[in-house]
Amino acid sequence: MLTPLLRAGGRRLWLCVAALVLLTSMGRLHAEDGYALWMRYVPLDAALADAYRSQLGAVGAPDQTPTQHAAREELSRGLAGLLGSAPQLHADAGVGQALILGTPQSSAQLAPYRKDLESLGAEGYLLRQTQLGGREVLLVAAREDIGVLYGVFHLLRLLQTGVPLQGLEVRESPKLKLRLLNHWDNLDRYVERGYAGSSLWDWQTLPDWRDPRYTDYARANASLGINGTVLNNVNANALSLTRPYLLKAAALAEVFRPYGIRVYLSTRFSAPIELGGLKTADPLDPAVQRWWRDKANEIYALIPDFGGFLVKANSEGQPGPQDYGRSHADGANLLGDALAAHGGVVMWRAFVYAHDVPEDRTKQAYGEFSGLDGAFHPNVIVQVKNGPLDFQPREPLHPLFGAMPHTPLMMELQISKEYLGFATHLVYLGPLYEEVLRSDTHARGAGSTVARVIDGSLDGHALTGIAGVANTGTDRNWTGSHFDQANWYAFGRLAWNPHQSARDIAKDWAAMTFSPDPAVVQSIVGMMMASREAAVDYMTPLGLHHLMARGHHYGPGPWVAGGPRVDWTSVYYHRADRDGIGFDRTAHGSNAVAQYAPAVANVYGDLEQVPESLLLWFHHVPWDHRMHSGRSLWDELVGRYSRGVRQVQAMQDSWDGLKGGVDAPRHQQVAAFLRIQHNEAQWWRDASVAYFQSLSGRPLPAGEVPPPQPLAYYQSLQFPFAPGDGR
Ligand code: GCV
Repeated sequence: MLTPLLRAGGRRLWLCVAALVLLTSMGRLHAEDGYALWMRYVPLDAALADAYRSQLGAVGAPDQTPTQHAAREELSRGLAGLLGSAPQLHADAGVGQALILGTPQSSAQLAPYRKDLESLGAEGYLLRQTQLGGREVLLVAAREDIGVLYGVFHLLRLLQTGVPLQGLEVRESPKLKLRLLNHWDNLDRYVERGYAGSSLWDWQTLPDWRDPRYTDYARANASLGINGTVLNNVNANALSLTRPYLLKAAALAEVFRPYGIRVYLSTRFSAPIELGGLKTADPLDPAVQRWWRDKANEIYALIPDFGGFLVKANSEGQPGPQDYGRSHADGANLLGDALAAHGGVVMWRAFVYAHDVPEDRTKQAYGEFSGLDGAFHPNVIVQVKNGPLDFQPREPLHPLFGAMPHTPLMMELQISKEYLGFATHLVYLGPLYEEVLRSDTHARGAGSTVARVIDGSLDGHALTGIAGVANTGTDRNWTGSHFDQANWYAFGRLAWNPHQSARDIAKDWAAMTFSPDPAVVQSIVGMMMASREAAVDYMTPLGLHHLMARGHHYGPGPWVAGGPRVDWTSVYYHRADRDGIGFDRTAHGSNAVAQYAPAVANVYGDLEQVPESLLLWFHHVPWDHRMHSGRSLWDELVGRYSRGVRQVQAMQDSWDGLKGGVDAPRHQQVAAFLRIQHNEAQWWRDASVAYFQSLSGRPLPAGEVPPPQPLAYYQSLQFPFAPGDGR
């Protein structure tokens, strides 16, 4: 029998154990698993939090509409996390409040700002520290509720990154109208080129069950100003246009609506045949036109703010207007007309290459589209990939940018890293996006950048946009790796303003996602900014392209030859032999350079002027060609491959130095992924060097280590279950 003393001790012991269990489980609840993305809202340094607390005080924030509610909730969540206590929220703006959220309609105190806010447009906002009734106040004001929500996210970003609020004056409005994610998600939840688990959309339980994750997805997008999402794969299944699936899409649209996000659908051009029982999908057939009009009416009855259609037609086996001898414009206008009465848009993809055209694949989109300039109806926008081939680690700008002045063009970027090491390689895409946005088309003289083509300022278009192929999935951290969150983030920030700097965006992301400690930020940003060039070096240096393994594109495959299409092989693109390497796209070769404005064509077409980063994209060059370094092309090529591997090693060293500066769970996973990346970079380098050496027959430059395995070994590797392959 226990003595009373022992019993008392036992109780104490139990209490201790219980407290420990509670603390551990709380710790687990707050474990850094990446789910919170850049919206972690962890406590700020005490002095900083005190300073902000004294400036923010009570909050006036209306709560009449779902978007107003979302803005209040986000602010409350953010301030509670960052400053340690939830703010006092008042639905009516009144005396004594230090932070006022609203529009001139929702808050009488903001009425004097009506004109100013009008000038910021429907999605713009103003953050201003000012005097009101003799007191300092901070305004988060906009013409519409959605602007206020965007403003709240901006304010939270300032707090997360430690920006002083004194004298704050921020005026923002988006430079592009359509800022969209494109999900390549199939109805069975398989994600084409997805490396982060299954599709977020659980079609089986929709529309009744609305996973709270849908709301968090909307919050994340709204925090960046992304205002639309195409739910399904461009390789579309017509079923997504049937009533049961439209009801499911409508449920998602309801969840997203308060966050300013419209739903769009990828559309299968032959749907009138597959769903409507028609004999044709010919765009000039009146029955086909009626079918699409009826379908549009049905969709808008369920989703009143439906955004519109995204279409992949006559590309990679998809049906399209050319099946009936009609043009892309005929096809796009058919759908545009069906949506016009409802205010919807058609995003018609220019990613086309025909099966029967024995033409340099990079020339085909220009060939099919440039002659259609001006033929599209006003609610059609042509969606052009950043480069003329297919989301390679480096491509020149797409020649259609600047070549269709009478047609709105939007740009498509890939966030998901199909050709850049999937989710395991740390490759920050900000510099890739920035590079293409800043590329000068010279279409209307110097300064005709791609950013100015897509923001409409170059040719005076009001319908403008950008789309990113989403990298999200059911993985707890959303994107398959912690660092791939940065690519979603950078895409969103550049979609809002394509003139921003990738480095500045990386700084914000690193501070919000990992730690605001300047030393940590500096180290992480250093890794991020060097990472894209590292991947180019260890995969496809000096303008090489499409050298990945066949189909799934996992790992090196510069030897890939044969098969159904010559332009799905690597040998078609590198053209290496005993004498040299590279694809001649000058006037002596495919003459793809002629698709650019003369100022660009002259540079790309001239061996003396072409940037070395694109040398082998545009020129076939002998192995002895002298490079800027003074080395031969062969020596330089091998050197670049090895440099890429060393750069990954440098990233590993930087990351090791961050142990303790970054939470352990995420530190461990990133470290493990960097090990994978290092091994795979080495594999890329060794396999590529072994292969090209088998052609060039040249010795390795001094100091270069020979590949540890014979070429046949690298060629024998098979990966039947590599993720994301098209099917
Ligand atoms: C959705 C590339 C990808 C395909 C993708 C296609 C496209 O070819 O490998 O998976 O299909 O681009 O953009 O349509």
